Amino acid sequence: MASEKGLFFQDPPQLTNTFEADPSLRLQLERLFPPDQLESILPPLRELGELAAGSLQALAVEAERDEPELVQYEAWGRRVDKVRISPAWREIHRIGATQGLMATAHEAQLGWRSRLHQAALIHLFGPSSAFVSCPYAMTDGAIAVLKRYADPGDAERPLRHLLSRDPDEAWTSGQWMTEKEGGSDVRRASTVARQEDGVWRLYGNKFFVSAVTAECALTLANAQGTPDLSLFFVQPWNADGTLRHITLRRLKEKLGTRALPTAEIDLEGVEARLVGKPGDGVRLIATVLNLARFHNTLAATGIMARCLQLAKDYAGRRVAFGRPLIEQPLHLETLAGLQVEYEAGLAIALRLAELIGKVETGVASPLEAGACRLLTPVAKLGTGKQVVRVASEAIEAIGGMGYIEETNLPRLLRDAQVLPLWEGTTNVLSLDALRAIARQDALRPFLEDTLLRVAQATTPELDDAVKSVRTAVKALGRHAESMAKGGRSDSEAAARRFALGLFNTYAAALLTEAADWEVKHGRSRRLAVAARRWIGRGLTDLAATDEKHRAESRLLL
Ligand code: UCC
Repeated sequence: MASEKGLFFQDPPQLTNTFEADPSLRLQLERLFPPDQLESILPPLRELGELAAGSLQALAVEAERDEPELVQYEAWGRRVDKVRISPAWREIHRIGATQGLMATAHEAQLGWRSRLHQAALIHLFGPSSAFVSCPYAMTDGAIAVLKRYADPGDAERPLRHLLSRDPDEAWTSGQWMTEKEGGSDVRRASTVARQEDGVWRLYGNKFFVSAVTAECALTLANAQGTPDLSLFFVQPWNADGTLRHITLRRLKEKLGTRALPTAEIDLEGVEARLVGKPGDGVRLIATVLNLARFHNTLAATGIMARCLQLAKDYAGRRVAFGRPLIEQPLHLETLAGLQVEYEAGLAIALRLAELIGKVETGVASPLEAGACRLLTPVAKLGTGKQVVRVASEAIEAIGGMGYIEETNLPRLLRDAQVLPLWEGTTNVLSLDALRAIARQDALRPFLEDTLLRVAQATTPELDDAVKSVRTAVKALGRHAESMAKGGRSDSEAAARRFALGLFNTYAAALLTEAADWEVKHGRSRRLAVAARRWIGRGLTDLAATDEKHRAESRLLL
């Protein structure tokens, strides 16, 4: 508490090294990495934690203040469609490249755990990145697609740039998927690809280009003579900052992510390279979607961590009714509830990173591969809901000042709100979970993996948690069987609650597993408490959603 000439000034919430301030992340990494690997990743994580609390955060604030601007015409009337970007936003890209946000995962120096290492980096980078984390999410997917499916000759140069740690060389990639007709229903896309003089050229409108300034992009189009969408690689920009056969209609006025130049563009014959087989576009872009959903999950855990850091710090500084907030029973209760939420989301995000790493490096068992397919939408949808709750509560925990821009909490809430909708809304992802169950038989491995997480837990204090997880797994299995027997509408109507049940139960299993490790390694009982409280909220809510139920829903509306 500072005072000047007898006046009272409240100490604001302080941001300190965001890695050091996050014992939950540190503990999970200690559990998941062998000691020698842990030693090698701690210095870069500390460094990024320091940047995220200092110069990177300052750049993010500056990038938000100096929003992107569309310069459509030059002084003499020529249409130029240039995007003026804040130097701060560019500098954040440079830091991202230097920190190896993409290279870490793909160089795989730590084998499959490189994805885990990358996950920790992205988690720390995100909330201080003014959503440069968004182009990185798409870049990660583009790298995976180019490596797997593109002609090696076409892929060599872009991959070199996309994976570069040199800020003068590094690129990011966009993913232009959404059209006016096809937002969630991507197949309705009407962009066409024509072969002209031996090259593919694209014509159409892309309605939501999340980060238009990216140096390259993957996009879908209807190729002549092919019934289904095909995937194409585009380099939209000329060296002078003008677009190649593309008109930029407008930059979008968004609720949040305001430093991120999201655009609507018309493709007017831009040259493109076909990726993979014609007509295979939706299947191939699923790789981008899945990795972007993984990044979305990390964006959510990153924002939750930041909100908690600020709210906890403030609770120690702010005195009301004679005591610091943290000593007030109800405030303590509220923050502890948010911490439980975060522990659950973080455990899920890191497990997803493990599974993706194993699948990518070819060491995943069939069970792990199946669990990974279903966990991807489940992790994204669950954390997407959590982060909005946590960001909103963090503002409330600080009160009126939390609602003031200078605390940065309003930005975190605005940005959080994109996470339940970007790359698939909660409902679309719940339906994707059903798709993974029906087409890839992903429920059995997912539930088996849930049981495996708690199989070694022998700490007596965790007995009830283990029982609760097993009971929930049975309930989810039974519900899936009844869904399979019922009509499609019944299972679709129940899909969100079912997917959230999978999220809650898997998180409970992971918290129990980590709590057992924590106790056995003589640390503390923090995660045992977190597991008990998480489970205490209830893991599943699987009420029937038959025709009678839907008739009642219609009546309500
Ligand atoms: O537009 C957006 C909002 C912009 C807001 C911007 C704000 C600023 C940015 C902030 C930055 C953070 S976001 C985009 C929203 N749209 C989506 O996310 C698309 C959602 N739709 C889906 O996910 C759909 O499920 C589709 C498009 C992937 C597929 O739907 P379909 O047409 O029903 O296709 P199918 O037949 O179900 O799937 C085709 C194939 C199948 O493989 P095969 O043929 O071998 O059986 C599927 O199994 O693709 C496979 N597949 C997948 N495989 C489909 N999804 C997946 C998957 N997730 N993983 C693996």
